[in-house]
Amino acid sequence: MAEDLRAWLERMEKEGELKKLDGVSWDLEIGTITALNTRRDSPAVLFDNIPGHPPGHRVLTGSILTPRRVALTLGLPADVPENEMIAAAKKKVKGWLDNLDKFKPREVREGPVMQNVQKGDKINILQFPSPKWHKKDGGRYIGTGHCLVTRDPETGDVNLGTYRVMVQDEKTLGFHISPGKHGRIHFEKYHARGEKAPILVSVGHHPHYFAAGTLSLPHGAEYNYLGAMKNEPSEVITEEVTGLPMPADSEIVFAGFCPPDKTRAEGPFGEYTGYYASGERQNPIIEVERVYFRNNPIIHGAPPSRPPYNGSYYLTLIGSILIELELAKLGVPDVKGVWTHEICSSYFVAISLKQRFAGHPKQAALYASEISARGGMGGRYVVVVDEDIDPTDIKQVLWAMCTRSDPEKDLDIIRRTRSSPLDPIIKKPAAGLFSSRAFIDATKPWEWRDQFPEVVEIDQEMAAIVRKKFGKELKL
Ligand SMILES: Cc1cc2nc3c(=O)[nH]c(=O)nc-3n(C[C@H](O)[C@H](O)[C@H](O)COP(=O)(O)O)c2cc1C
Ligand SMILES: [Mn+2]
Repeated sequence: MAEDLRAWLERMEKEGELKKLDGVSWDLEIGTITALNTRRDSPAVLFDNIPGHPPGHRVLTGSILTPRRVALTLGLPADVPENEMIAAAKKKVKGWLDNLDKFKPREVREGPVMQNVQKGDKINILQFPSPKWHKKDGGRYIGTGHCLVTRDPETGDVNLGTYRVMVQDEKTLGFHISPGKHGRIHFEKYHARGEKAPILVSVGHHPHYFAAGTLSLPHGAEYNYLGAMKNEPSEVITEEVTGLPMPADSEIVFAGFCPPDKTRAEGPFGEYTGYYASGERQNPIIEVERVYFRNNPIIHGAPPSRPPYNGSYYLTLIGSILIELELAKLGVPDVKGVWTHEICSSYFVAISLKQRFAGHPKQAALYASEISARGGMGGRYVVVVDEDIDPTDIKQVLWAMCTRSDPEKDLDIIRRTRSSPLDPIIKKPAAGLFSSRAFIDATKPWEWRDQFPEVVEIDQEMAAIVRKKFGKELKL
């Protein structure tokens, strides 16, 4: 049996990576602690005995916040140096994507999620300690580190996507999905036929589910990707009212339908850009018909906010690898690394490459900009640097930008490209969600790259000598 959330928590506790807190209120207290607890060495926190809720109904935050817990979750040693973690993760992700076909989810009849099944009058979403995370949020958000399971009514493909979920009332959830995302395409197809769309919402599970739900993966690939990550197919139970595959080891799952003709006010919500940019709007709802949960269920909370936030490092790591793998597939040669800085999510992309031909940096920038915009507003600034620059080091990237690019020649702007309702720079309401992109070619100019001024490097032999002599005193 693959590791579930409970086994993951035990492992983290043994590693000294988990703190338990009692008596913290769902009303801004959990959210504020979560927002303050975002250092690179912050523990994950499991909140219990939340006032107004039964003891044992818990909320976890900070699960994959830090490089240490990301490494442990990926099955690497906690202390692995960052460059080794990136290299190891690249190999793993490539292996997972190459083997998706081998990990079709496996149907089972039983699982921990079936310990409690509620229907009809018994359904009360308010029994769970959904936090109000940020001060100006329009309500309590039960879905932040969760995923929605939907099906494409034409192809049958099943998608897992993390799209925020607000509690509307005892039996109703509200949600927001930006245009073009898989879950939205699915419910819009049902609605176009005049039908209600079946939806599952899993709000507690192993952090892998959150990872699969937030990454831009090929359409319908998430369940297989999850299986590949665990090296064993995901176990799913065919949910009774929706017929959708439900994760057997989930902590809490809501099953219901999204009607074509009803919306409710949803938002504002503290979003991953660090703003309440999409405000309050009419958004679709889910009328819940079944609730499934484990005894003493745990909500996996991962509220976005002004970065860094839970998952922002993990998503940068894997998101950057996905871009690099795709560039290779598209035939862009000699890319040494891609990094979409944690603070700017996918709207700042740095690419390091060894120039092979005239126009090579621009080719990489064009492709990477659009690949990273799959989540809506990505690839706003793409900076291409030479192979001697480490793209994960923002200081090196800035240095290259300021010394190897000339704005007049090396800055390109592409106008009226895709964006999203969450884009703070678009004034709403807007007739079209457009923004623009800027590419900065910070590689040495192709025509005279061999005559470009030499970089002042430390002589490594001399460095070894002075370290030996004076290294201790100066920590050289
Ligand atoms: C913490 C967090 C919250 C997110 N919330 C939303 C959201 O509310 N709506 C949305 O459309 N995308 C949201 N996203 C982005 C999607 O999860 C992401 O684009 C994912 O690739 C969508 O899955 P899909 O490619 O299967 O459509 C969020 C991402 C993170 C990390
Ligand atoms: Mn998808």
